Amino acid sequence: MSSNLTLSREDIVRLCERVEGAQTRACAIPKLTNEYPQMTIADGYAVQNELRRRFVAQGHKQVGWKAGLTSKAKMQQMGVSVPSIGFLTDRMARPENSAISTSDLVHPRVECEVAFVMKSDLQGTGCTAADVLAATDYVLPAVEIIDSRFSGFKFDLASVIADNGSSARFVGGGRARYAEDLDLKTLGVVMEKNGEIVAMGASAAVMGHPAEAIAMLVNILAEMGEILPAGSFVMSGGITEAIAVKPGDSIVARFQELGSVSMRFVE
Ligand code: OOG
Ligand code: MG
Repeated sequence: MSSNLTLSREDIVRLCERVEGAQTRACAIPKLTNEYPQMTIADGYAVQNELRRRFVAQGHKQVGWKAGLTSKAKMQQMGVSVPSIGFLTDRMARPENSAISTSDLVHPRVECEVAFVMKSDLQGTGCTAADVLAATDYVLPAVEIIDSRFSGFKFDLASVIADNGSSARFVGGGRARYAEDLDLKTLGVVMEKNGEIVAMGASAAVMGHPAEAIAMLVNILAEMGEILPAGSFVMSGGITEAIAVKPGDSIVARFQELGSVSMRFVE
């Protein structure tokens, strides 16, 4: 990853401070490539890693990782054709059925994802979906609340990676199941907003099988010199396009075999 760095250390810190400010103040900023058009994917991860380092130094606990832009629906919606990863912390987690505040978010959207909890460490490169399944303790349904800090929810790959893949909040819930008891390829999911169906899909939409997305994530981590530790909570990416939410909205994501995950949004 470091081979394609174009940003200086000063620029990485400067962009990280800009992203961190937008995240903590919930204000939109122009995408970073407006000022740094040459920014690469490696530059994006350098900014994201600096953000992760700062959050951890401030006492946030990393609980896992997320894969993003892993389905066609998501890629088409965002106009980006390469998957990415981001980190998840304890501060982003929200309880199932809870009221989630939107006053500290810019323009939140929700998406249904299959989440994995790992029972053993995984190390790339060359990690496969079979390796992922062998290292998985259980899977559970999740809803990710993404919130791009970029104006109009518009970005390119380098910018969104620097913004930690739009990570904002997440809710795990439903029924935890052993992966071997399910056909993870064909799980159906229906997203309801205020009682109406707004999106539906099947888990195969995520790279053919959600475990493929986790393998991809492990291989990206390897390029950054990191492993996926046992105990990690890992989201495999939105199955359908993301749906905008505002105060007053209630969301139910119904997953075949895995139960449902609900939440509502407040001011
Ligand atoms: C980037 C984050 C993508 C997913 O599940 O595909 C993501 C975005 O769409 O803002 O979390
Ligand atoms: Mg997501």
